[in-house]
Amino acid sequence: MGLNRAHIALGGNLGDVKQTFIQARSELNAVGGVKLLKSSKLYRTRPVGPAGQPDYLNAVIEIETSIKPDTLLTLLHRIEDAHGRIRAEQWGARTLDLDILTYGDIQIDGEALTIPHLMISKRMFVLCPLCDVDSNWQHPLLKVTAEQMMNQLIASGEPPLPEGERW
Ligand code: A4P
Ligand code: MG
Repeated sequence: MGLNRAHIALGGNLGDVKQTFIQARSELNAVGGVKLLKSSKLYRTRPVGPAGQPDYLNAVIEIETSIKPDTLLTLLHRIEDAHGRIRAEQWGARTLDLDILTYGDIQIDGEALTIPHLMISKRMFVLCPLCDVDSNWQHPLLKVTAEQMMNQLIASGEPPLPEGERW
């Protein structure tokens, strides 16, 4: 299906998350058919969901890939599993979560895969790093850019994230 640009969100709040992210990024880049183009900064964020979990680290990477979306998801699950991901409670604590945010201009609304990711427009911990790598990315359904979505979220009272770090 040719080469497509895609954005992958990284999240985690158990273990040495920064080290896990660095490894996951290079594991992904080492796969044939995947090339890393850009990395956002790394942000420390308050947990959304069940209370009493540690703060998260969040980031977004931009890749160029010839791997089709469902195969890419399987690959991401394999990398999550290799880093000790245990699927327990939804939105609960985890070592590594890898979500496909965007994939070219593709729209998928399936059982196992929704692209663009449903929560993009509502989550500062996704929008802020997405803006680092591609603030002009436009949502194919909503027709608004990542930057516009982030500004809407800020206007609705959501505080912006504190400055991130390079990784
Ligand atoms: N799935 C559907 N579409 C996608 C997609 N575009 N990318 C399906 C990846 N997966 C997708 O995901 C559940 C199912 O979603 C998968 O089987 C896949 O087929 P999962 O990773 O197994 O479970 P999950 O991560 O608990 O669910 P989900 O919905 O991915 O959770 P979220 O929305 O990622 O929430 N707070 C902060 N500050 N930072 C965070 O990163 N993350 C969560 C997890 C909660 N609170 C957080 C953070
Ligand atoms: Mg997930």
